[in-house]
Amino acid sequence: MNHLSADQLLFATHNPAKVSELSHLISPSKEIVSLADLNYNEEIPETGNTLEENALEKAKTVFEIFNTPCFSDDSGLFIEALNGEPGVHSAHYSGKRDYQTNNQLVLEKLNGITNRKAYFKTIFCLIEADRKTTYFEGIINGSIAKESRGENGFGYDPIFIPKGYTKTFGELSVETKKTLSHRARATKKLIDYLRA
Ligand code: ITT
Repeated sequence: MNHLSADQLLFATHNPAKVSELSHLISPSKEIVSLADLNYNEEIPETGNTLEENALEKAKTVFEIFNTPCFSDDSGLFIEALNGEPGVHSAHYSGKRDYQTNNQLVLEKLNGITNRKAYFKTIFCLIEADRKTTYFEGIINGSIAKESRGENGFGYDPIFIPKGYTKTFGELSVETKKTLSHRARATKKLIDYLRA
């Protein structure tokens, strides 16, 4: 059932931190409606081997359920010295969907390794009313800290230092992350597309 008006756009995510990071960037051109706003709590499958495959799977699942234009985000942390891990497996890297355990595993794997280079990447998948499907990418380069620092953000934020900064995303203000992040960069591309 289509519950949304033309100036609303459904964001196919269960992660409230993602919603808050980009809602203000997209408004006022669109109002973001989340799955939580629609009281939809079912898990959405993510069975792909790439961010693109997972983003498409999430957007398609939600499009089929609500029959309304929507976009999804699949993102991950890619660490050079770990051959791109955790990458597409970022959410469950340690086997558990637990941010602290996953961060600890990354720090253990990088113990004694001087190359700390990493980047966050996000892929948005937008499905429009005519089912046209478009992808938007956002990347931010940085490095992995020696230890977990800060309480802001979510996921790997306490161990990720964006390039040009000394603080982690966990220590930087939420406002700073909102302007800098991989998700902010993909959001800008989505906004330009929606405005064109
Ligand atoms: P949805 O699938 O419901 O959108 P999710 O949290 O499961 O939410 P992903 O499938 O995209 O999100 O999983 C990516 C994981 O990568 C996420 O659980 C975090 O651990 C990490 N991650 C993604 N973006 C991040 C960010 O901006 N800061 C820190 N960690 C991030």
